[in-house]
Amino acid sequence: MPGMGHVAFVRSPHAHARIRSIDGSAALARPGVIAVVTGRDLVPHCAPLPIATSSAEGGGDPTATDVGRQHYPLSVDRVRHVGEAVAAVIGSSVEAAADGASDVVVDWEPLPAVVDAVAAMAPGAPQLFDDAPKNIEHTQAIKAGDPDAAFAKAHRVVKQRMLSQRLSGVPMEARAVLAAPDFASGGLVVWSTHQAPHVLRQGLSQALRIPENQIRVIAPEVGGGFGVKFGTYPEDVVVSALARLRRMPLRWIETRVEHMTSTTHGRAQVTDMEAAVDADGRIAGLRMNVIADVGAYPIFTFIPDLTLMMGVGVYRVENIDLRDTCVFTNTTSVAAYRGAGRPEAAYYLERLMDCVAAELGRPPEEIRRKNFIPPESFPYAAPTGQNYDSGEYDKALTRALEVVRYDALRAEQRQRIEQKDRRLLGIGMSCYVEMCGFGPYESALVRVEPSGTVTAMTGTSPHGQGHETTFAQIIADHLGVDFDKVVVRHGDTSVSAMGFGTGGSRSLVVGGSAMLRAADKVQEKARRLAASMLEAAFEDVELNDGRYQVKGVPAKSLSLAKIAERAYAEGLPEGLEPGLEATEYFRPPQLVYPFGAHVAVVEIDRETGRITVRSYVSVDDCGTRISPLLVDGQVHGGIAQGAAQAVLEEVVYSPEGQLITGSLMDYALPRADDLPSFTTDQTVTVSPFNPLGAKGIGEAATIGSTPAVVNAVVDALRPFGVRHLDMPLRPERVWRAMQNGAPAAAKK
Ligand code: MCN
Repeated sequence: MPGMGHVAFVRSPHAHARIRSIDGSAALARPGVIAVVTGRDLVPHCAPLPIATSSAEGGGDPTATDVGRQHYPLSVDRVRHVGEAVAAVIGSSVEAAADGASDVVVDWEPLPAVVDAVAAMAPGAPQLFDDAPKNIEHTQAIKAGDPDAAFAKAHRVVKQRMLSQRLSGVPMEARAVLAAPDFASGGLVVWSTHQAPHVLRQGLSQALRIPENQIRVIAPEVGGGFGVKFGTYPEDVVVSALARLRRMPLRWIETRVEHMTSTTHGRAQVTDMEAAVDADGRIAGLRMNVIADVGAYPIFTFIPDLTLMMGVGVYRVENIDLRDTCVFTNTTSVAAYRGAGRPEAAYYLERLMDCVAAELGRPPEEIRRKNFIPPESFPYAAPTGQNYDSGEYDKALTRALEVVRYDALRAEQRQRIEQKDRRLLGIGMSCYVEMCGFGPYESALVRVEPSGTVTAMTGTSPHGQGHETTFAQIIADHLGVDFDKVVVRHGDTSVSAMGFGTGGSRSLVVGGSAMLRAADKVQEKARRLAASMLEAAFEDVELNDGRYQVKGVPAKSLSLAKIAERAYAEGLPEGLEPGLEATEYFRPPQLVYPFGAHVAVVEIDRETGRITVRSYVSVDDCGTRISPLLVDGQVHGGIAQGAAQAVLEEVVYSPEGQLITGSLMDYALPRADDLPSFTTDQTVTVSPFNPLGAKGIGEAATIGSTPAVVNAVVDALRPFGVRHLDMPLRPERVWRAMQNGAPAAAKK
């Protein structure tokens, strides 16, 4: 923008430290540096960050704040993780701002840090907040039936501790924000890479104490999000506050290193699982104890609670004792990342099912089938409090095993072991169910213009999911207009009605249902207009093959364009309002529960421990599919992301809290040659709880794939006595497991 300045942040090099003083004089002496602003300078101009305790990801109230543990967008007095921003430098160029930031001298008083959640709870551990003894942020428990009795009676108790390691979001493009004074409203226009523009507007309004109608947030192009572009980030608030104070447009674009240290991370749980198993392989009781590292600040810390809510997965287990403990550590905050709480649950359960099968010496598919919630039980009131809408779990597993040619693979596996082949074969399966389609509601506006073109506006905010396509399809079907004549607009708070953005695989189920209702309302009005134009009764006009016609009289019909022309013309009959548009909100009566079965086939090189995913079959059930190609795309991306957690990705901190994986040279993202071509298949079990019969698909394959790949690797290593390995399954870890556990028969 003309006259735009650039912002760079001064960030903490310490995991835990007090700020004694900040000296910006050297920076200010540098040509091109316009201002140096510290946390203290900003205090009079903004409230502490609104810390949302829930959001569209969790279905709660996104405006709820936890006033106990606030922090300012530029930290004052103390920092709690490496990368925390303490000052901002405004420069006339990106370079001047960056150089200026490096000139700012902060007098730090380093404090002892703790980076491990278990260690953080131990006596004597450094404390992050005075009101959080033992660094515990919150605990949660779900108990049903009589788990203690089930464990006392069990034929066998199968236990396993597992890790769902910390991950970084790493969207294709990092975060960015540009804020400019809006001289029309006296407020601000803020362009931000955000998954939920209205939610950001609310956050900025609270933080800057500006009325909502003076903030316009625009976020049509996001560059990918994967859940990490949701909350109100410090940088959004600082850049907006400074643009207002300095009365100039200001921009900040996150570097990749900043992304790794300052954008929220995901997962970061360690969990003990225990199953009370009878002689037949039926699971009578389940215990789950999750310790969740929430990092330095409480952002969406309800996510580990979602892990408990999905704690029984696709299985009928009546007696459960599920707990979580959320713990602060001196690390980047952990919040939403694709799947958010549900992949963790599916991973623990599906690994545990394989452990049960191994201990009982039974095939993993048999143990799963014995425990599935049967199709006739739906809607199923799970002991976790979830009301599963519909499901046919065995059907998905049977289909996946058929498509992958399971029996032939098992024969090949045996043969390779007998022949002491250098490449071991592993086959892993996973069956998942997830909760999605979070409310509270979503908005949609459908407007037919006088020429018959259609503009739709949604409160969802796609950033790679393709709502522009799906929603246009829904409108084309329900209005009788060509797909090409529909434009779907989103990502601008001044354009669309209140919305909750895109996350938690909610957009089609909630936003698409709102769109369908708005289209139906417009269709009804179009039929009313057509009735008056064709001199027929309203009840006799139907939409047939794209034309509004009198029933049984195809010659008496009108196109939507003709009707629209009339809707905006003078002289409408009494009782008909001009215009042809409708705004609708859809409030989902409850969540939906997509499910599926995935099978991964891996080869492991005995000499190096290197894993190759040879083939992959997914059978995902998201109810009615509106755009099969987009669904496939979501499944492909999901499998890639879930498989990458299994074998590649991990955020690593040193014991002092320094980020070891601070760039893409250290953080192992999957590349094309790490993945096979996926075979995607489906079953279709509609949901009764929305007019489309749809369930979400945006996260499903991320949930199904991680356990499938890990199960496949452990399956291949079974001859070496391996029962479990923690992710990521790096070649070294796999190689060591073979060296340590190899029984003579399995050695070359
Ligand atoms: N769809 C369909 N039929 C169904 C279900 C979905 O045609 N039965 C279509 C939808 O219309 C939409 C897409 O599939 O075009 C995904 O829809 P949905 O399951 O409603 O999920 P959302 O659109 O709400 O996407 C959110 C989900 C999440 S939570 C993350 S994280 C994520 C993901 O989507 N981040 C992504 N997929 C991503 N894809 C890309 N490219 N980039 C990201 O950052």
